[in-house]
Amino acid sequence: MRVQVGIIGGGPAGLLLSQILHRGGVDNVVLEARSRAYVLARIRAGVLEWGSVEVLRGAGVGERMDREGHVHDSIGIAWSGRELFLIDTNQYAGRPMMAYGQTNITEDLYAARDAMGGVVIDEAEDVRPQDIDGERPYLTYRKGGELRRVDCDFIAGCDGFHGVSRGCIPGSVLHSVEKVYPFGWLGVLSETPPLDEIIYARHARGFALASQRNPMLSRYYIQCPLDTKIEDWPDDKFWAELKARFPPEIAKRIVTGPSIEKSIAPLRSFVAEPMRHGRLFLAGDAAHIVPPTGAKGLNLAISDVFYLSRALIEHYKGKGRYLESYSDMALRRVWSAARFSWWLTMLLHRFPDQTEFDERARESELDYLSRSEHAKRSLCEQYAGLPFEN
Ligand code: RFL
Ligand code: PHB
Repeated sequence: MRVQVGIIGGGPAGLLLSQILHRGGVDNVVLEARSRAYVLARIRAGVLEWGSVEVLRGAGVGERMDREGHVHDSIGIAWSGRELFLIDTNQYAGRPMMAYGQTNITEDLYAARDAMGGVVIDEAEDVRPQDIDGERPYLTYRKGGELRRVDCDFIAGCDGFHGVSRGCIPGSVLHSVEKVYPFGWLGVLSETPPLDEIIYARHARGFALASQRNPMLSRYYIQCPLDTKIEDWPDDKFWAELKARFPPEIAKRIVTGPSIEKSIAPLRSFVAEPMRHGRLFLAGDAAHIVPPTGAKGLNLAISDVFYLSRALIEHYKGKGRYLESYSDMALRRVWSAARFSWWLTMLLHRFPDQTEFDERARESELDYLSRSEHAKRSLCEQYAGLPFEN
């Protein structure tokens, strides 16, 4: 097979890139290691920045999102012993957010790819980028025991944190920066009506978060130790712990019910630089991971794809400037989201070794946030998402 762009990974980054390139006249193929059913069963992010909403609309996959997604403009911070503190992103940053699950986005992207006749090869084993330093890179993979080859002009590594692409960049070129946090998030999805707002709770027992997918689907998280086992968290215990971390007037509004999914994600910050080597370009979790506290992981995957698709489409029109600046431009946004996610994680979580000083400094920071218009504006500007560069 010969295509202009070979894409590794059929998660949100790879599928969206494929969709935008196809609409821009650039032919491509997606090689995904897992089955489609497996990819569609993953429950992950849920909050979209307005810039992401516009990229999805522009890619022709906004219809269901606009129908079923929930536009909201307030984020709440509940701090034990204080009044709930709501910040309006519309007021302070001029734009709302959209609650729409990553699972739905992936479904919409698969449907759009099918409708346009896009090629997504699932259960592609042992995918390997080859000759990324040369003029004629190619991909090899196995399907049903047979070795296959895709020749291409460029390779896009959209294969997530555990993918194969990042490791193809020589160690002498690739620089990785990492911070691992001493806890994870235990997440539960339940078919119950969510709270009206997305509320982040800081509590002596640990962090908790109330989020939503649709009017009858709620997503909740609690901070947990890294060695937590899901079997040790039956639903009743989860709900009791969740409610204990919210102020009583909010806890009593949480509607409980059987969980339909439960999973644990460790928290980490990770950035690999540069995001391009030769003819290989990295996008999404393949290049960076942020702790979910700022709801930035999926939004960064979308902004990388926005920059990369623009660069490739312009390249084929004979204008090459964005291809050269892709890595620097994407990394500026990545680092601002990495910093913001780290800051919100440090502010809202309980750390095993925290001192009284750490706690008092956090309280003072919250006081500042609740009193200062500048601080609110800064939080909202970053939470609602910085604009894309031209
Ligand atoms: P994905 O979604 O990981 O997709 C990568 C795809 O590549 C495939 N793949 C390969 N394909 C071929 N060959 C190989 N060698 C391959 N290796 C891997 C995988 O099967 C997969 O289909 O990355 P992408 O597209 O960059 O999208 C990024 C987002 O998924 C991610 O940033 C967010 O979901 C992060 N994240 C969360 N973000 C939030 O904003 N809020 C959350 O609540 C939230 N929860 C999460 C998360 C990430 C998690 N991970 C990665 C473990 C919960 C979890 C568990
Ligand atoms: C979610 O709905 O899954 C979600 C919302 C906000 C976050 C992280 C995850 O910061």
